[in-house]
Amino acid sequence: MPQKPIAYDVPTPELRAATAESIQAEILARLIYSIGKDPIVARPHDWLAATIMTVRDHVMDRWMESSRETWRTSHKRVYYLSLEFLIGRLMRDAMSNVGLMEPVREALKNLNVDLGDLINLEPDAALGNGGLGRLAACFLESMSTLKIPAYGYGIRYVHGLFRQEMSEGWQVELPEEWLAHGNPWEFERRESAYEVGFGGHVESVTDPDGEVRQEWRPNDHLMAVAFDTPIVGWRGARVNTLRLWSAQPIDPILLDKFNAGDHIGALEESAKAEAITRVLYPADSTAAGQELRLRQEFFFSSASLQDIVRRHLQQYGDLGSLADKVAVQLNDTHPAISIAELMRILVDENGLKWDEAWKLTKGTFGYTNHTLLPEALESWPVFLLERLLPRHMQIVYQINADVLADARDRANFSDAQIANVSLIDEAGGRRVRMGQLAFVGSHSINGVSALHTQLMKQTVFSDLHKLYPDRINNKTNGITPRRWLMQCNPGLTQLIADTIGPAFLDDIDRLKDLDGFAEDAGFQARFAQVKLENKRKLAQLIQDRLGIKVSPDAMFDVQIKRIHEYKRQLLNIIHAVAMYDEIRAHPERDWVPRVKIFAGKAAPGYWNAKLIIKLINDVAKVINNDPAVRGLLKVVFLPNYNVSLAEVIVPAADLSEQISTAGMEASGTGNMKFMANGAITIGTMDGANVEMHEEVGADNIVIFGMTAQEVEDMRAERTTPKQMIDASPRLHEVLETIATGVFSPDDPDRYRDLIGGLYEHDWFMVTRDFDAYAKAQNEVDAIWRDKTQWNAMAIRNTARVGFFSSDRTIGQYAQDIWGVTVPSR
Ligand code: 26W
Repeated sequence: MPQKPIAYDVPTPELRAATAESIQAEILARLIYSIGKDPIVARPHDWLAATIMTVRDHVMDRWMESSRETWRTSHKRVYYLSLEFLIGRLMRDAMSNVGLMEPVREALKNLNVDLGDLINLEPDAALGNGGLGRLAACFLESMSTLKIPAYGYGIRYVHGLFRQEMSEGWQVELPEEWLAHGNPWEFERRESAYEVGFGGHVESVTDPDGEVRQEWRPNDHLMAVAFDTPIVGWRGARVNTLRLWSAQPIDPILLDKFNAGDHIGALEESAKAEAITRVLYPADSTAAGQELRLRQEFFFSSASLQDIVRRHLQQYGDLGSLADKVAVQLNDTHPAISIAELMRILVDENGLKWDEAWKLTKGTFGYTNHTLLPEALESWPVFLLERLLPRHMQIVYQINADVLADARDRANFSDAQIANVSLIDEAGGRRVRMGQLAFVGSHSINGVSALHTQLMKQTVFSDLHKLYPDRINNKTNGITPRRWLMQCNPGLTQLIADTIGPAFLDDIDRLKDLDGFAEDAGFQARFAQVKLENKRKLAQLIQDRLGIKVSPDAMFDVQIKRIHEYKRQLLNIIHAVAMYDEIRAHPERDWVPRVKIFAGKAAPGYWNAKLIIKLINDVAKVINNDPAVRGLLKVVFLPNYNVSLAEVIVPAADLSEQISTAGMEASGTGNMKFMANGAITIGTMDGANVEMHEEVGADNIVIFGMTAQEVEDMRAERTTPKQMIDASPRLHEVLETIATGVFSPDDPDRYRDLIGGLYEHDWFMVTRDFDAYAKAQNEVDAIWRDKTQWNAMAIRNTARVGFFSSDRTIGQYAQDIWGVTVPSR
C-alpha cells in the first residue's frame, strides 16, 4: 500500500499550560480512567502512577515534535550505547524540567496527598553500577537540554543493581525489584523488535552476479523488544528517547513439546531467552568473563545497530551517508562488539565493499574509556567468540590483519609493539581484547579527565597511540546541575537565585557571580543556614534508619561511592581510629566534632571490599558507644547507597573525601556533585580532582599525598612499607589495634590479613599516604574552626563548579567527536 507522506512540519508545541486546578483534574482522570481506581480507595502507588502519567502527558507533545524535527531537518543523530544507565528516579526530574513542581504539589495537596511522599515512593532505577552508568544518565539529560537529537540504547534489566542490607555489619545482597509495581514511564514498542542470533556457522554464498558473500546462519534466535522512556531536557528544550531492549523468545511456547505433555520443557526456550536481560552484572571493576555477559553485550549491540541502520535507510535510502548522519558513542568496551556487528551488517547484509564499510564504521564510532585497571579491561576467549559469534570472530581476524599490516609496514613496529596493538592477546589462552577492537574501529578515543587521558597514552594504548596518533582526546566528565544542584538542593538554588538572579539556571557559568559574595558576612550566614537545614534532614534520616544520633553542628565528613581498595575507604577508617585514639589520649584538646559518613556497595565477589564494610561497621560500633569520646566522633555506614540516597547526602556534606590512589580513579563524578553543593574536597591529585584544583584554586581545596608519578616510582622500587610503618608510631599503633581484634573481639583475626597486606605490599599506598592524609585532615580542622574561612571556601566551590556541568562535556563531545552543531539555547 502506498504510504501517505508524513507531515513533519507541524509547529513546535508550547509546553502545555498547567495550573494546580488543571493538574488536579488530570491526575484524577488518570487515576480513574488509566489506573481504574476510585479516589476514595486509591493507594499511594495508585496516586504515584496517576501523577507520573500526568507529568508524562506534559512531555508527550515535545517528544513527538523532537522526533519529527529530526526527520524534517535531517540533522545528525547521536546514539549513546551503554550497558548501564543509572537514572534513578524520574518524576522529580521531569516535573522540575518542565516547570510542574509547584502546580503538581498544590494539586496533590488538594487531594490530600503529599508530593514528597510520592517522590520517595518512586523506585530508583538502578540499571547501573556506579560512575559509568550515572555518567550515561547525566549525558542523556544534557543532550536533551542542548537539543541534540540523541538516543540512549541499553538493556531493560528486570533486576537492577542488588539491594544492600546489613547483617551484623556484613553486606548481604537482595534482588532489586524496580518493576514490581509496573513502570509508567516506559512504552513497549512491540513493532520495534529485532531478531538477534547466536551460535551456528558461516556459509560462503555466491550471488547471481558472481560475488562471494559470507552469510551467518545462527542456530539460536531470540527477539529484542524495545521499551522507550522519554528524557526531557531543562525547560523541556527537547525530549530524547532512552530505548532499552528486553529479550523475548521467538516462540513463547514450543508447541510440539507442549502437546507431547512436556509442559516445563515447552517453556525452556522462553526462560533461556529472558535470562539475557534478567539481571545487571554487579561488578564495576572486574571483567566477569562469563558467557551470559557476552550474550548481553552482543544482544543489545545487535538490536541497537539494526535499529540505527533501519532508521537511516528509512530516511536516507542508502548507507553511504551513514557516518555523516550517525554518531555512535561506545560507553567503555561493553558495546565494542558493535564494531564487528556493523561491519557484518554493511558487508554481509548490504553488500558493501570491506574498505568502504570500514571507513564508514570508523567514521561512525567513538569510544570512551573509563578505566585502566588491568582487571577491568575486557577480553573474551577466542573459542567463546568462535562458538557464540563465528562470523564476528572472522571479522575481528580480518580487522586485525589490517592493523598488524599497518603496524609492520607503516610504523616499523617491533614484535613487542605488534603484540601490544594486536586485537588478539596471545599470552595464556588466546583472547580478543575489546579495548583494542574499540580503538581501531573508532575515529575518536577519549579519556574522562586530563590525567586519565594522559595515562591512556602512556600505558594501555601507548602503541596504538603511536600508530594512530590523532585519535586519543580528552573529555573531562561532568554532572547535570539540574539533578545535582537545582533538584537535590532547592534551598541553595533559591538562595543563589535571590542573590545573583536566576540566569545561572540556564547558564551555569553565571554561578561565578557568587564569587563576589564569598566574603560577604550576610551571604555566608544564609549559605551556612541552608547547609544546616540539609544536615538536619540527613541527621533525621540517619536517626530513622540506624538509630544513631548525630549533631548537625558537627562536620559531616562524607565518602560515598562503590567500595574498592583503590578508592581507599580503608585509609579513611584508619584515620577514624587514629582520631579515636587521640581523643581518648587528649580529652582536653579543642577537638572539632566530626561525623564520618560512609555509603557504598561492594561487588558480591570482592572479599576485601566486603571486609572493609564490616570494618567500618565494627569501628562504628565501638566509637559510637564509647562515652570517653563524648560524641566528638561518630562513624556511620548508610546501607543501600543509590542515586536517591546520594541526593540527600550530597547537599548535607561539609567535607568530600576523594582520596583514591593517584593514577587509579579515571575521573570521579561524585567529587563534582559535592563541589556544586558547597562541600570542601580533601583529595589526591587523581582523576578530575586535578581539574577541580585548577578551577577552584589551590586555596579552596585540600590536596595531599603522592602523585601518580610517585606512585609509579614507588611501585617500581618494590620496597616493603614495613619500615615506614614502624617509623610512624601513630600509624603502627592503629594498625595493631585493628589487626589484633580490638574492634572484632568476637573474631580477633578477622582483619589480620587485610592489615597484613598493608605491611607486605600495600599496593594502594594506604600506609605511604597516611601521614600526609592525617596532616591534611588537621588542616581541615583548622579551617573549620575559622567559620568565615570555611564558608568562603565552600561558597567558592559552588561558584566555580560551572566547568563540571555535563552540558560543557556534551558540548565538547558534540563539537569534537560527533560533528554535531549544538543549536543555540
Ligand atoms: C567489565 C566489568 C566492568 C564494569 C564496569 C569494568 C569496568 C566498569 C566501569 C568502566 C567502571 C566505572 O564505572 N568507571 C568509572 O567511570 C566513571 C565515569 O567516567 C569515572 O568517573 C570513574 O572514575 C570510573 O571509575
